[in-house]
Amino acid sequence: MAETSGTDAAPKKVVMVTGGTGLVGCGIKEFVESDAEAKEKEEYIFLSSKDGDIRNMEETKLIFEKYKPTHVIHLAARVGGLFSNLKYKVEFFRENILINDNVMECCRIYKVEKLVSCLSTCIFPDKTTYPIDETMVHNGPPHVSNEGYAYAKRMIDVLNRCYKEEYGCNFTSVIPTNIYGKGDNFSIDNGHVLPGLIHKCYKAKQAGEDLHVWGTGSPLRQFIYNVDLGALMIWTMRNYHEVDPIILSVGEEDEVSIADAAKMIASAMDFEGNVVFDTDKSDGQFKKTACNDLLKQKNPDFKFTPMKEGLKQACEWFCENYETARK
Ligand code: NAP
Ligand code: GFB
Repeated sequence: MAETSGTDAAPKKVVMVTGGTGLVGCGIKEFVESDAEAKEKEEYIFLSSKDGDIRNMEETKLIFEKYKPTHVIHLAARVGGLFSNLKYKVEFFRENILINDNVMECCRIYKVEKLVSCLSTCIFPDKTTYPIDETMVHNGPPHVSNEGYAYAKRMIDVLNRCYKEEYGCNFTSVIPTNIYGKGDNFSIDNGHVLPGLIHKCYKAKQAGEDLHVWGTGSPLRQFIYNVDLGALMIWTMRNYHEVDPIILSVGEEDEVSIADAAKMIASAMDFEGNVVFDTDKSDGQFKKTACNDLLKQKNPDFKFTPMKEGLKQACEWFCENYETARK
C-alpha cells in the first residue's frame, strides 16, 4: 500500500521506473534525491533486470503485483549505439516489442494512472526536412542502421493512442536525443559514441596511444545530460497531459559534430595524444536535428547543463568508477 504524505494524508504516488538502473534511471535517481516534491509526495522504485525479465509477461505481472505502481516511467529496453544496432536488428526489434507490449498491457490491467515511455530521435524518418518535430514520427522509414529498434519504438506511440481510445488509459511518451552521463554503458563495442570515446580515451591515455574516433567525425548530434533528462521526465509525468509525444532535447543551436565531441572528451580527460578518424567505419545517420519548441513553450525556465560541464562529470565518474562501471 502507498504511504501517506504530509498532513493532508493524500497517498503518495508510487512511481515505478523500469530500467531504473541504467543511464536514464541514474539521471532520474539523482534528480529525485534532491527534489522536495519527490520527497514529500512520491515514492520511487528503480527496477533492474534482476527484479524480473520484462520480456516475459508472467514476470512482468509479478512485478506489478508486488509494487502496485500508480505511475510508471518505462525506460527498460534493448539499448545500444550505432554498431550494436547495425549488428542485432532482429533482437532490437523483438526484445523491445515484447518489453513494451508487456509493460503497456500491465499498466492497463493494473490500472496505472499514468505511463511515460521513452522513444528516441533516431526513430524519426531519415529522409526529412529539419528540424524534426513531434508530428513527424511516422512520416517515412527510419535510417536503415537502426530500423529494428526504430520500428519497435514507433509502436509505443501507436499503442499510446489505441489504449487511450479503447480503454481511456493515460499513456504518453518522450523523445530524447542522444543521452550521456554518469552510470552510462561504457562498452566500446556496443555502447553509444560518448561513453565509447570516454572509455577509448582512458585506455589510449594509459597506453600512450592515439584516440580512434570511428567514421569521419562529421555527423551531427544533440546530446542531453542524463540528470537534465531525469528532471524533464519527472516534469513530464507531473505536468504534461497529452497522449502525443514531446521532444526532450537541447536546442538546435547546441548540435555538435562527432569530431567536436571527441575533442571535448580529450580535453576533459587531459588527453594530449593524437585524435585520429577511422573513416572505414560507418558514420550512421548524418543528423537528426530535433526542435524543442514544444518543450520551451511548456517549460520555459528549464536550464540545460552545458555539454562541457556534463562531459566533465561523466569523465570523472568513469575514471573514479572504472572497476565497476558497465563496460
Ligand atoms: P541502459 O543504460 O542500457 O539501461 C537499460 C535498463 O533496462 C537497465 O536498467 C536494464 O537492466 C534494463 N533492462 C534491459 N532489458 C531488460 C529486461 N529484459 N527486463 C528488465 N529490465 C531490462 O539504457 P538507457 O540509455 O538508460 O535507456 C533508457 C531509455 O532511453 C530506453 O528506452 C532507450 O531506448 C531510451 N533512449 C536512450 C538513449 C541513449 O542515448 N542512451 C537515447 C534515446 C532514448 P540491467 O541493468 O539489469 O540489465
Ligand atoms: O551514439 P551512437 O553510436 O549512435 O553514435 P547514433 C554514432 C556516431 O558516432 C557515428 C560515431 O557517426 C559513429 O561513426 N562514432 C565515433 C562512434 N566513434 C564512435 C565510438 O567509439 N562508438 C560509437 N558508438 N560511435 C543511435 C541509434 O544512433 O542513437 C540507437 O543507433 C540509439 O538506436 C541512439 O537510439 C540514441 O546517434 O548514430
